[in-house]
Amino acid sequence: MISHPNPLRSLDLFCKVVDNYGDIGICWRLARQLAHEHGLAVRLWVDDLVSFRRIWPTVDTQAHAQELSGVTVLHWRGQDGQFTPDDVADIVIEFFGCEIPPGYVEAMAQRSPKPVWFNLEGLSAEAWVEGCHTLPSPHRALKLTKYFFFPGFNERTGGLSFEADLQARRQAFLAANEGPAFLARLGVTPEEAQACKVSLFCYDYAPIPELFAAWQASPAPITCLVPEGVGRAAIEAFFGTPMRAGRVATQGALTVRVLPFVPQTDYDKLLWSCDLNFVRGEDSFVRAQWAARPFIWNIYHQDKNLHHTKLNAFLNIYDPATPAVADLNRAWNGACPGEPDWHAIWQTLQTQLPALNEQAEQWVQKMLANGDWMNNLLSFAARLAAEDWKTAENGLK
Ligand code: TRH
Repeated sequence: MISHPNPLRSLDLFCKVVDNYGDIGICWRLARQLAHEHGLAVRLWVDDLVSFRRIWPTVDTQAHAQELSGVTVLHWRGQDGQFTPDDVADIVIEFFGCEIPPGYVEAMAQRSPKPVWFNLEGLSAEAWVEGCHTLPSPHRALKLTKYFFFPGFNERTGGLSFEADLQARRQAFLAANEGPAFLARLGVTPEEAQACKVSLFCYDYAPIPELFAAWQASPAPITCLVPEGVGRAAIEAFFGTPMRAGRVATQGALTVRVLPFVPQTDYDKLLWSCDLNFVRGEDSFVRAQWAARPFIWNIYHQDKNLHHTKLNAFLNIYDPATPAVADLNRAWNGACPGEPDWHAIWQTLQTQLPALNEQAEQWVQKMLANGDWMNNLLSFAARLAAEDWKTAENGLK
């Protein structure tokens, strides 16, 4: 006798922090959204609370379990064999193929009804993603199937993740002209705020000296806002002085101000407040798109320069990518065929910035039309659960 169809009310999301803040950054965003917008009982299992606290300062790094923003956060460390079917949620998500505890997987197989199981994958504009999105992967030994669910840039993928009220919040922030007060709270002076404002979030291997040299010689002043710790060695070498949060240094047209690392929700406001954003990895890359401002992407390094293929795939589909945008993206990632002319690229791009805003807004509309990644995932999960229910029912007849 089958008790009831899987009602999909609870969700376990497993996150292993490989490095940096993208893994927990994405998972934390998704966990909050799944709890707030879909009313699910969400548990986020994360193995690194210290990285988590950098983007969400109220995290207690000593707590085994804590409630944060409507999500139960569990410190995931060695609970490998301690699970019963009752411990398993209706939906189980592993992020970026992190191996979830073997004992939990066994409990999943014993549970009735079975949970819907997903592996969330990384974002890429490459064509192969469309062929792999929603592919099933049967467990080698247990009666369980996991589904791959890819984010992406068209309707043949899961779409990008966005909160239902994100664009309304951004519009309200802009309409009330909250940018200057927000930047002032971070220490930005009115004079700095009047210049062309650029946020800079990148990897240490980005060619910061070359970019700064072009900015220093820029015809118009530039204020570069950089979170503490980002590119520190290169920035300190450029200015010849220590650069901690609150420090400012100027050379020629370029002023660099080091900001504190802000909570994740404030990072959006920083993106909305700048004329151009340099972003990296995956989560800030997506948020920069939703900010509807021009941006330059520092892509995470992969062996054999595979990240260049990924970068070019994105530039091929990204409508606001004028030749200057594409050139600076390639130069920033060491993906130019020859030695880039930083000064020429920057001067062309700077004149295009106001016009690029409009194209960036159109890109937002295009991406919104694909639907939200988690909304799409939950619709797919509901279909799978209903099919399972039908199969089980037929088996009883
Ligand atoms: O930190 P990242 O380099 O993370 C990367 C990528 O996700 C990459 O794909 C992954 O494979 C690798 O980690 C392991 O960049 P990302 O993805 O932009 O994540 C940064 C997070 O930090 C994002 O959620 C925004 C947040 N953030 C803040 O909350 N405050 C800040 O001041 C800044 C600069 C960022």
